[in-house]
Amino acid sequence: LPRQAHSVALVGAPLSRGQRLAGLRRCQVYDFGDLNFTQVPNDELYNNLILYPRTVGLASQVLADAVSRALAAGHSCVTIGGDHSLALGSVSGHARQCPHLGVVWVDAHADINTPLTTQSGNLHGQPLSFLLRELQDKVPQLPGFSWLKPCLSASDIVYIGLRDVDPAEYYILKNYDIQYFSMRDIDRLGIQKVMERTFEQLMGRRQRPIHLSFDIDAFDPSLAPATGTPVLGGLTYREGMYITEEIHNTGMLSAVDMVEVNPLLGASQEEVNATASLAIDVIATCFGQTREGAHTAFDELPTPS
Ligand code: Z70
Ligand code: MN
Ligand code: MN
Ligand code: MN
Repeated sequence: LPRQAHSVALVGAPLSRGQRLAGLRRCQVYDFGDLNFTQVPNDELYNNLILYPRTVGLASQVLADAVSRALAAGHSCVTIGGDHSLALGSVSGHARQCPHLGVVWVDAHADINTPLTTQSGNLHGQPLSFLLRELQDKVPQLPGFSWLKPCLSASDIVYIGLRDVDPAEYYILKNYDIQYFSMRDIDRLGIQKVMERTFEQLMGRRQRPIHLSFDIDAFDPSLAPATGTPVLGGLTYREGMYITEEIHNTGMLSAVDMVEVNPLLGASQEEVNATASLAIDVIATCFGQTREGAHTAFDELPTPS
């Protein structure tokens, strides 16, 4: 059974065409390993609305191959975005190696509009509609997307942090019985119960590899200002760390996306740095950094002579 490996592959995925603002790149972790995404020439709007379908489709296909290869080599895989449309690729590539994966989607947004319900035309608001088997009769074939096969069922997804859900997205969550914990649910239940119920949903019957898709805008904008769609009333730092500590503690984390960190959107260098180091804490905690310090080895207290 694939599970959290003891090595981590980092894939830089500087995809920014799933939304309309320039500047989404990976956060500063390594200066190598970015995939080479190309802008497809003459990438016309689909349906007079949807931006860059061929560019996003091709980049996601390239990313799917990279994630699949990293996992096949025995690593856990961290994809550093980039906007959230890249989950089309990372989840697809993960599912190629782990067909029974479960997804924890931490986000202010549900990102499950179909190409026919989107109001923005941005593909980063739509990736889950392409990935969900139950929705396929509602999703048209987009240019650049013919490689993509839906690999998730509605019961394979749990959302945490929702607070800006479009009407059609709410309809989908309710009608397809998708488990979600909105910010209101976190207020009511507390983050501990939310995580218990998350794992009950995903792993109640059997252990399975976890894909954590973490949109930095899940955090409150006071903590993560450098992002394209900040929404008031988000996760606290402590809630974010608790989520990732618990995911680490399952021992089943297999792939992580860190998306929507946009250095061009901070009002100052301090805001950019704060957002980036928050993203780094999320990733580090996923792989065992603890607030209690137990991740650093210390064997013996010095004795006075
Ligand atoms: C809206 C849409 C979205 C992120 C914005 C917003 C989606 N529901 N996702 N920012 N990360 O455009 O479909
Ligand atoms: Mn998102
Ligand atoms: Mn979001
Ligand atoms: Mn470990």
